[in-house]
Amino acid sequence: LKMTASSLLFLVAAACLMPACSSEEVIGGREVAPHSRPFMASLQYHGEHVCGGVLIHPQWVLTAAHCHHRTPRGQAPTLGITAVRATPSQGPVTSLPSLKLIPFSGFTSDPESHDIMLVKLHAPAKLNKQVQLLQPRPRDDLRAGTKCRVTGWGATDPDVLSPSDTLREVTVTVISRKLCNSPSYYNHQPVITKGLVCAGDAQGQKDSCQGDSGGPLVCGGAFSGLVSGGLKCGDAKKPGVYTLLTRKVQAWIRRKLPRPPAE
Ligand code: 4AZ
Repeated sequence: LKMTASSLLFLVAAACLMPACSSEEVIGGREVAPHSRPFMASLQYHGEHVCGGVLIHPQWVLTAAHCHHRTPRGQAPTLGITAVRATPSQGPVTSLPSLKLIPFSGFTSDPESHDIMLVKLHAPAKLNKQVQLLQPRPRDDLRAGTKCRVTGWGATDPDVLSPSDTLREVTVTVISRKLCNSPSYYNHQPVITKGLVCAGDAQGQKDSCQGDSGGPLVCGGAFSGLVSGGLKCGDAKKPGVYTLLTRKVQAWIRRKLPRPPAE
């Protein structure tokens, strides 16, 4: 019996050395191929990953407004623009200091405001194969049942909450606003307004988590939302909450950027 148990363990370990193996963590997901998400930015303070972000213009990163609040006051983050960090020692493709942070006008804890922030980089990022833009595609709503991908360096274990060394992605399903606001889900705390959307899975095994905030929600190939947060991670009744990149948000971005992003 002892023998069997250890051989079994060995087999599992061997299987997990294969590139396709993704362990069944509570939050699910899989590692993405190196440089396959060249628009991903990592907001870092003192070299530590705090939030995700998306390069939408050579000199601008879109992220969540609350990412600024979580960090010591008065510090400007460094943006590591990267595809994949295979190991912690492998740094980002390019690392740029930020010049200014522009949270969505009037961003507060008011549920009607938008958890969106623009970060202007000190200098434009050099675009190449490993560093590319992802343009938001305005969408005023997402139907329940829509499948979306969320990408980030966020925690893979809701009990550990430390960022992942590797960039990961998980497919989540949009949940209706009515269900998400219902008593057994968020019970209007917070209120899931028109500018927000809930997404998760029925088993609570696929979710974004701490450190994924500010990262992209891509639905049917369209960059449609940003990770805003949610209570806990990997709980079916407390799904991830995402800010929709509505036309209103898009108009705000256009007003702040030097020129409208190229189509
Ligand atoms: C966070 O703190 C966070 N389960 C992101 C996503 C979720 C919860 C928390 C959703 O960045």
